[in-house]
Amino acid sequence: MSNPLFPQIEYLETVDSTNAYLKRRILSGFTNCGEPFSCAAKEQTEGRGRNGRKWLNTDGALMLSVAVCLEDHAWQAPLASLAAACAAKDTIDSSGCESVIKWPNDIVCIHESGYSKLCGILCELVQSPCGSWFAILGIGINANAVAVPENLLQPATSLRLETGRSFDLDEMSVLLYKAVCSRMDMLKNDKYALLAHYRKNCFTLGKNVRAIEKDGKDICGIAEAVDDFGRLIIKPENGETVTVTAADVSLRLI
Ligand code: BT5
Repeated sequence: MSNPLFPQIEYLETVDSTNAYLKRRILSGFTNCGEPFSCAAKEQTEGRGRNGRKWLNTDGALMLSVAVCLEDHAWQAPLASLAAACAAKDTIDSSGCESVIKWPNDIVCIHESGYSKLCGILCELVQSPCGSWFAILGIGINANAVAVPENLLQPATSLRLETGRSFDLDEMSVLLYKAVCSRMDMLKNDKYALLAHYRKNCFTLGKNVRAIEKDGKDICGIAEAVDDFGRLIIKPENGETVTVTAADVSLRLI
């Protein structure tokens, strides 16, 4: 079903995964490189996280994916995931909830005891049968839940738990879609402006971190910089700086 006032987003009751749904659309050739297209679902039966992990439904969550055509996927794809983080943060800021970006694209709320995950982002790259490349930017925000899953890798939270208010998900989906389009335009027009904005909002920078890379390599040190390719530069206490492309990074706040 689509909203006649905002046809760019297709609203679904239940789907396996909003990312998988858009991927099928792209692979079946029903796409062009015009305006980004999007879908949102009330429930996912196989919500996906990174590296084969799962994204769990919470009550009244916003789960939205946006497919954006890339002119040059080689440099735009890795930075698209940072643009998506900026867009999710824009939308969350407008809800009045204070949050920060944890590299590369988790949005978390900082508490005295540590931090809790409010939003997760999964970016995937797909090529359509006609050869165009699309970034599928899938964003899950725990919005209206009064209870969130327990025993996760890190504690979860919701906008409702943080602010005490509840939110209109249709309105928020339009805000999020527009924010994604606007941050992706920023990336395409001036990637340094997008990077500067990202760095200003990336809480990880300057913090003591532990990064576990895909091959299991474990690196502890200070997160010194995010380079122009979106990679995290870590300076271990004793040793050379390490450049991390894809890793699970935890902040050591205490
Ligand atoms: C992510 O992966 O955080 C990416 C999540 C992306 C979800 C969106 S929803 C719309 C679109 N369609 C999809 O199928 N996916 C995207 P990762 O960094 O790997 O984190 C996954 C981990 O987060 C899990 O292993 C859990 O520990 C935790 N987790 C799962 N569900 C959660 C939730 N609702 N709130 C907070 N943490 C959660």
